[in-house]
Amino acid sequence: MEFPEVLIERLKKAKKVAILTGAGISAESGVPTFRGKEGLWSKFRPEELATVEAFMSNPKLVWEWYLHRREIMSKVAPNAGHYALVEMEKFYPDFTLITQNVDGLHRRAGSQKVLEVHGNITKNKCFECGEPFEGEINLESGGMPLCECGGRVRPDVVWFGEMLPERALSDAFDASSRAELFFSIGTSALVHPAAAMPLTARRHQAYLVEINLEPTPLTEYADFAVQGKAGEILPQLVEILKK
Ligand code: BJW
Ligand code: ZN
Repeated sequence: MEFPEVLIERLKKAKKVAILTGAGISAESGVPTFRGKEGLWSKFRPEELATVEAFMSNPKLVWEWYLHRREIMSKVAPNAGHYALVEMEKFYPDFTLITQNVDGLHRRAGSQKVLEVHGNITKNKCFECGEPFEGEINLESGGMPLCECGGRVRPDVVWFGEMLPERALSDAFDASSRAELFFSIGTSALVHPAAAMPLTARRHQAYLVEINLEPTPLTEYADFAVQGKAGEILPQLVEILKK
């Protein structure tokens, strides 16, 4: 892969780097993306399942989707893309990895500074009072899980129409604003406010790189857009850093 000289120079000289990842970086680990065409659940759009309305009208369907995904995520491992970002972190004094993924694979790979702006699928909380729920979830034997307050238990993730965790969100925008180099990796760049982060970086003069299998609404704003697999491109960038 040929990278532009400007990118190589930024890669080597930058002190402040921010990364935004989406489902595409975990695809090579075997985690299905949201807007892909394969799989049992692909007939549902995330806008039909990942919402408060869906949970209120059909909590069983929403729970089944999450339990199915939890099962997949418990069996997968980080891939070369996740590990390359662990390596990259070591080269920069100011490095922030912002992820929309709830699979926890960046932390499992060893990334230190990770902002999970859409939550984490392994955790549960009460739909009413927001308290964490530590118990088992078993729809067959236990029915719909309930909190001590009587409220329904839900996965601790961010659904459409909900606010993102305040601290993670403001840290993510701060990191985007000060970055000299920003990577948008494996995200369709459709879901806000995360989709605004690369553009915020760009507005503050960051060099913006996109890594994705296909073009996205962000592509035309990128200084450099690579069409390819994150797990193949990212290790090549790490090689450049090591030279
Ligand atoms: C590869 C690859 C490989 C594959 N290598 N690449 C401003 C404008 C317009 C709308 C809004 C706006 N502000 C807010 C909204 C509303 C809404 C929104 O954005 N709607 C849009 C769809 C239009 N946003 C919200 O509601 C957000 N909340 C909010 O803004 O609060 C303020 C507010 C409150 C009340 C009212 C109004 C505003 C919350 C959004 C929460 C999103 N939640 C989900 C579910 C999380 C939990 C879970 O996992 O179940 O987050 S939805 C789903 O989409 C998930 C993802 O994180 C997110 C993004 O998807 P992602 O990661 O990009 O995946 P894909 O599948 O779309 O793309 C994968 C990409 O990878 C593809 O491009 C492939 O090509 C690529 N790829 N293999 C490289 N190997
Ligand atoms: Zn409760």
